[in-house]
Amino acid sequence: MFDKILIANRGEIALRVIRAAREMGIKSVAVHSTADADAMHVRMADEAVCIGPPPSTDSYLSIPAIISACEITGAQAIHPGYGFLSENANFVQIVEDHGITFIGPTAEHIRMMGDKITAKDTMKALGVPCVPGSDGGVPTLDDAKRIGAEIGYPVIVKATAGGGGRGMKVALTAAEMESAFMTARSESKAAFGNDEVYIEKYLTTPRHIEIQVFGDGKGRAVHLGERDCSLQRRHQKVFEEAPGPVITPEERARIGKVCADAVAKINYIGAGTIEFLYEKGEFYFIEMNTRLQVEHPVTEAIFGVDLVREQIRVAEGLPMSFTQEDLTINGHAIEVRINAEKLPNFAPCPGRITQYHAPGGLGVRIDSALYDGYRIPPYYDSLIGKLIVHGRDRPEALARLARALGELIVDGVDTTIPLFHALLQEEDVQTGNYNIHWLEHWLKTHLPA
Ligand code: MV4
Repeated sequence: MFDKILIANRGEIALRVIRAAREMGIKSVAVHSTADADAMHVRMADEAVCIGPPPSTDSYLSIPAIISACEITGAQAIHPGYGFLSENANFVQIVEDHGITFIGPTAEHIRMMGDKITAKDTMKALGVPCVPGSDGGVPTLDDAKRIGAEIGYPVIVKATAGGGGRGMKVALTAAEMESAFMTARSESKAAFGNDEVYIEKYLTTPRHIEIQVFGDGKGRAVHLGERDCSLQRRHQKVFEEAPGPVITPEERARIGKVCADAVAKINYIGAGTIEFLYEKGEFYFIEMNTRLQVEHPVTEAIFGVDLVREQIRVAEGLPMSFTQEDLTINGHAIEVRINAEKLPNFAPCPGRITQYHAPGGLGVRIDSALYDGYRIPPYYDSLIGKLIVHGRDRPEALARLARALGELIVDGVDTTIPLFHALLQEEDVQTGNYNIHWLEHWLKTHLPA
């Protein structure tokens, strides 16, 4: 059993991991940049180590600094949170080479899912439904044109090394293929140092539905249903909910079992998310994320489980504390991301928090590292908190969200809070009638820049 773990992250997710560790009787080590000396994760952890100057490349992304912090403090394991080094296979390899346990998947699984063609080939072979498209990489423009004609337009050209929307170009017709292919290739080369691309049928109005999976690394795995994360802006999620408002129990059971069986088959360990586009009653695999996600609390709320506790358990070699049969959905949960950003352009808005008041009461959870007087540094992500509400059904969760947002006070910086007050007035939000384009369209018509 671990008696001390290091959290290679900051902000709300660092607190999330410290809390789980403390409940398990495990001591926590925070790491921080000089810009975060006064951060809440530093205060809340049992110990803290400064790992470098403000830029993340020199601190939260510095592998030698993090390994050294582990050795100095005697931490036996590292939890990476999300972002930063959480999906860096080389980091995992180095951690393990130092005799430290990485709380997460193996380097091999991270590498497999980081290469989007390998991920898709693997999932397809495991029986997971995928978007029709090229089998593998598309080396030349002639190949791209041939494949475009075969699968039919519109198509989307995606970077093999991409993910999260980077290095993607849509070709609505054959005439647009040359430009889409060339641009996707050069942008991929510039962003990832790899110009390999693949092609898929472009789905025009899907929802983003992701399945939470969890494996013990020994051939057992479960699913914890889906989250609908369709409300996004520039590939940044802003509002997430579970269960998905249009997914039936039969669909959930079917796609959930396909996903759980797939990750069981590859001996996946820990938390994972299998992303799908969902259109006209069909699921199409797009990517797998090999980390704990920002929006994991909505799944925790409806299933009543602690996913971080389970990550630590399986990393220790213990079994998961539940089976598929134990997992039943209770009610509905919604998360909204509170970002320090100025509307309508979502420009980052760092600065000093002059007043902070967190809402409370039944069915309300706040994951945030804010406190009165806290200075949000300008160097990192603008997420400053997550408000998660849980109700017996979706209308109750929506009413609770409106109520909790009304209690929440974050003064001193601009935030996305007013956006959520406005969204809750929308009939499409109230009924769950949205797809991946709904929010961008709404912003254009309701918050003109
Ligand atoms: C797609 C697609 C339509 N058809 N693939 C964007 C991020 C990356 N994870 C995959 N993405 C998309 N892939 C096919 N074949 C549309 C998107 C997409 C999107 C997906 C999920 C959530 C928001 C999105 C916004 C624009 C485009």
